[in-house]
Amino acid sequence: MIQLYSRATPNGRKVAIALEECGLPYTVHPIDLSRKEQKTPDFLAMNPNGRIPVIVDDGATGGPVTVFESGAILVYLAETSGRLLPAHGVARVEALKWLFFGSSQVTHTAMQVHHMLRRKEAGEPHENLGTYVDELARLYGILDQVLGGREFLGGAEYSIADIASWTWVDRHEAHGVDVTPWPHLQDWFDRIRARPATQSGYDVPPRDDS
Ligand SMILES: N[C@@H](CCC(=O)N[C@@H](CS)C(=O)NCC(=O)O)C(=O)O
Repeated sequence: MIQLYSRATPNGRKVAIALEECGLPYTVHPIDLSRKEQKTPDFLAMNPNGRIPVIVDDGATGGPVTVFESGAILVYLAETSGRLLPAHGVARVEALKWLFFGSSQVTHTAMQVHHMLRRKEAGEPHENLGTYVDELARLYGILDQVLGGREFLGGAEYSIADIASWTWVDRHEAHGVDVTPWPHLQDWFDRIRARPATQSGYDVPPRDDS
């Protein structure tokens, strides 16, 4: 059984949505970030970076396996289930390429915007906020460009590459990025939002704020 230590944030949702897509059984352990549960010694023993999400697969062959970093977890779940990542060839390379783009460029640019907006809300506007919003918009333009020629980021099949970017694109309104110039991105976003696994994984674990 997979133990999921998480919160329903964009990075946490990636893993819950992938678990639902893959049909892997899991137990959820909610982590309250406001109470710094991600910085406790027990949590740091699983992820020295002190951030969610983390999984522990206590049924893995050869003993329990602990994985942190949402992108690495997505690869682990895909390989464990044989779903959401082509096994070999160009299709696998394409999916991995866009997985890394989502896990690095999109995720970390969106996280900067998120943190700068929170500082602005707290009365400490950051001089680089506009630059990061522009950069995030540029990245969404790139996603739109690739989605103009294929149904999903990795190609014809839905994959972990899509999940890695989708949960951040989901925050575009809050981040002040207007997606109306990008019809392919909007269509892709809506199709993934409608998937049953996206809906069942979205609020895992349930939270009472936004
Ligand atoms: N690169 C990491 C980022 C993880 C991350 O930043 N998680 C956030 C929630 S979305 C977190 O745990 N924040 C709490 C903190 O920084 O203490 C990943 O992709 O897993």
